[in-house]
Amino acid sequence: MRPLLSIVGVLTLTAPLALSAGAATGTPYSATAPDGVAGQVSPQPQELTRRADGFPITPVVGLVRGKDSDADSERVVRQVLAHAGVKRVKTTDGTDPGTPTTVWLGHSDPTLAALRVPGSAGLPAEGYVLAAGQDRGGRSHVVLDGVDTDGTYYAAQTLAQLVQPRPGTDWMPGVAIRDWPTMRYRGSIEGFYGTPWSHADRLDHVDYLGAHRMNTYEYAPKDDPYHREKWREPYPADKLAQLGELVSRSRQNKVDFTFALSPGLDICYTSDADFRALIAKFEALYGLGARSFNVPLDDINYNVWHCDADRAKYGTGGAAAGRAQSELLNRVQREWVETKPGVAPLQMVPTEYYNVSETPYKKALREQLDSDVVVHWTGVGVVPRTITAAQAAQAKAVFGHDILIWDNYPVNDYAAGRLLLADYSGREPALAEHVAGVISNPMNQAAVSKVALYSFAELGWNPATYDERASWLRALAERAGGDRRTTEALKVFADLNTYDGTLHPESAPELQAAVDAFWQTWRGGDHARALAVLRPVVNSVVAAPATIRTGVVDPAFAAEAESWLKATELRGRAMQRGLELLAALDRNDGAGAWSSRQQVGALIAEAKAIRDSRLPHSSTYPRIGERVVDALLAEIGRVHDKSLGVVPLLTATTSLGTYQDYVPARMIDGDPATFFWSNGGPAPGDEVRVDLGHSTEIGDIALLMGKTSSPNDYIRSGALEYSVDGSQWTELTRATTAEVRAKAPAGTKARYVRYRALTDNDFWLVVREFSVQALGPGRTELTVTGTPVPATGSSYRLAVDGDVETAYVAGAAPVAGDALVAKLSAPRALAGVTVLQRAGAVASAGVEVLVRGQWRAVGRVTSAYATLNAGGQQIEAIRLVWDAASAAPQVAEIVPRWVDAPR
Ligand code: LOG
Repeated sequence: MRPLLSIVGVLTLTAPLALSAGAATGTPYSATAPDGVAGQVSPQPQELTRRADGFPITPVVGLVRGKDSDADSERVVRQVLAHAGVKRVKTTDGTDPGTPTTVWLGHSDPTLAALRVPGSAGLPAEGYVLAAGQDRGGRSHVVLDGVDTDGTYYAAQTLAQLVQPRPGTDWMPGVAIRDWPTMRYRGSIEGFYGTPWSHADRLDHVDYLGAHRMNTYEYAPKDDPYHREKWREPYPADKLAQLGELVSRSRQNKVDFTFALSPGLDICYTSDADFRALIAKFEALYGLGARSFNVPLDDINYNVWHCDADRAKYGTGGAAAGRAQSELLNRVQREWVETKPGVAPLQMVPTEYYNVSETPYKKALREQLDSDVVVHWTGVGVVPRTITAAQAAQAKAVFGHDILIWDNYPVNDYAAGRLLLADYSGREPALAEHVAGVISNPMNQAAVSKVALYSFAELGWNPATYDERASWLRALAERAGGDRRTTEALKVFADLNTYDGTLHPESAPELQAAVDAFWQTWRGGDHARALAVLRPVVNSVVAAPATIRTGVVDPAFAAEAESWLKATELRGRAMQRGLELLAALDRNDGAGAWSSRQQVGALIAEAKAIRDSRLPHSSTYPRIGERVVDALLAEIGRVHDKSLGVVPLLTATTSLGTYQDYVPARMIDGDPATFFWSNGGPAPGDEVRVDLGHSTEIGDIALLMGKTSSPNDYIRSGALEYSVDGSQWTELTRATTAEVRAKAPAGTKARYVRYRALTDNDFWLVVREFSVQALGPGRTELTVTGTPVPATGSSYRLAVDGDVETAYVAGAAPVAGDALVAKLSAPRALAGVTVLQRAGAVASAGVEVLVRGQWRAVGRVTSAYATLNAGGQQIEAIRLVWDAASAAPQVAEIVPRWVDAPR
């Protein structure tokens, strides 16, 4: 494990101390600090001084309750002592128990003086002093001196992280810590859509918050009906009982349970009954002990009123909405919050929570909303890549209230199928100067969210030393209980779960780098070395899930991540088979390569069939190494296709994003009624492209953009270009119309044709059809007919479609006389033919070619992979004459090898 030294920036060393955690056991220290890595203090204390006078923790320890102690800090200390092997705790309410080791809880000036450490007086709220060392008489002391009970509790949590397990007797390092939080609000808001957390998730979560010195948990799950949709309805008794338990558990962890109620979907702001319904709900939670409240008004349409009285009173527009909301909140603040003992300032989430622009709505809040109300803000954007100090200052100025950052990380409700396990990045520490706090909107998966929460704790407590990458590594180590192997496995897994399209635009950066290096070496010709270097990387992907399942300290982590762990194994194994495919090609083992290719396909199909149980992730398959794994396998497939001689069919691509399922393939499906639709306006350089699969002579080109119902969706000014290699382009023509037609000069050879935008376009792009006439030679069309007839859903064409992953699947086993016939569009000299059948359903057949109307045998196929010599005869057709009593055939591809084919 990394020594503590490396995580402590503000550090005065009084003695060299090996504070390494060693082989941490992962055994819980206490209910509140279940899985820390011994010796690592997180969040990093503001001031920490090492002392040389550490000591063993003796079997009998004294515990003295002082002014700022309470049951919660005492509970944590007792758990720490029990875990350290203490047999007896002699407890007093102030007198010195005379024990060899004594813990002074909640302040002890004389002992601090004996240790020559100043006390906590003058520290900010929640601050504490923790001193551990020996007095002149050789007695050992730990003083946990909080400036308040919260501070004492945090001192106890820090103590839990400091004690080092040692064989025989655990060790307390000598230390003097002065510590306090930089931000007032630190923690989380369960504010996502989709499956809310379970009661058990929440109890565990507030324990985690307390152990990491976070003080805020906001209850705002969008899909708890009683929070939003049915906000007026009281909680049923069982739900209320759970909330009560959660409020108590939060309190025990010094976490302010904040109850949020979202009435915005249908509230009538002028209605007294609605006001009372809101207060009644708050009152019920107050009765359970909640002392902090929030009224989120995000994700509503503030241009819509829900009663005529509102329309009549407020009028329309943002200023009207801001006034209506302010009046409601002011009433809650003045008539309720301020009249109830001990209630924290009211919080709200504005409808414009995602920017800092000056608007009538924000002006209304700034001028009319009670100045005590704390305003949530997500940064500039709902899920901003960065939040800067300057933006935070602007937010404070434009809203005119204390700002609490509702940070939409690692929330994954907008990213179905993705777990977000990357670092908590892009937050400028200096933003702490302008906001009251930062809280995390986490994932639907509570335990997996702890990776990010760990870093939220560090940013919130001590932003000055926040280091996103180092914090992330420690977070993973903590999930692994300090175990090195598990930490490494978590790093591999986290890499595959990085991409969120926002904070982390790169997918699986580590794997991507390994794959890039692999292709570079491969293309350089050293195939063996390329494979030898990538293989262990891929093997580590396959192995990571098993290590994680048994190695993480929190079984809930493994349970929540199971769909992703399973997908990791399957995709890892698919990559292993992919590398085996390449190795097989290298040793000219066509049958081996084909077998591997099919296994890749089967494993990926299995990975894509996985469905997690939580919404919205249950709607799709778990994403793992998104795009990176797929791109590696696709490229391996292309290498294989090339070696087989499979000519890929026409494909269409674009640099633009796709709207819904209006995919690029619709540009080339021969049907002008279907179309590709982009999800944004083309910028200069954006393009649509057709790939003919091989270089050939081209003729007529037609590009049909726009459609009747959106006639403006075309590239306003573009260049039509062609290329042989995809990098050197020649311009054919320029156009400004929705329909572009051109004819390539006779003899023009190309593989690619593209239309490239020259200017910015406000409108999206529709392409109904992009057709390029290929004038051969090069492409000979095969048309398949015969028997047995294809099964439902299959077709003859799939045996010659240039895609070995689809197959003609016969509807029945063949009978005598059945044959599959592939007719050529024009006679051509055939060097040989490869027949690929699916491994599970191999049929045997005689292979014949038609030469001037006569069928001639060229060999037999009896296995999944068969490659036959055809002797260069000029043929008109190929047929497979099935053996009766064969299995129902499934032909993935009939691949002709033409004598004159370009290699
Ligand atoms: C919602 C939030 C959701 C998040 C991410 C806020 C203030 N509200 O766009 O409930 O989890 O985005 O999808 C939101 O962020 N609205």
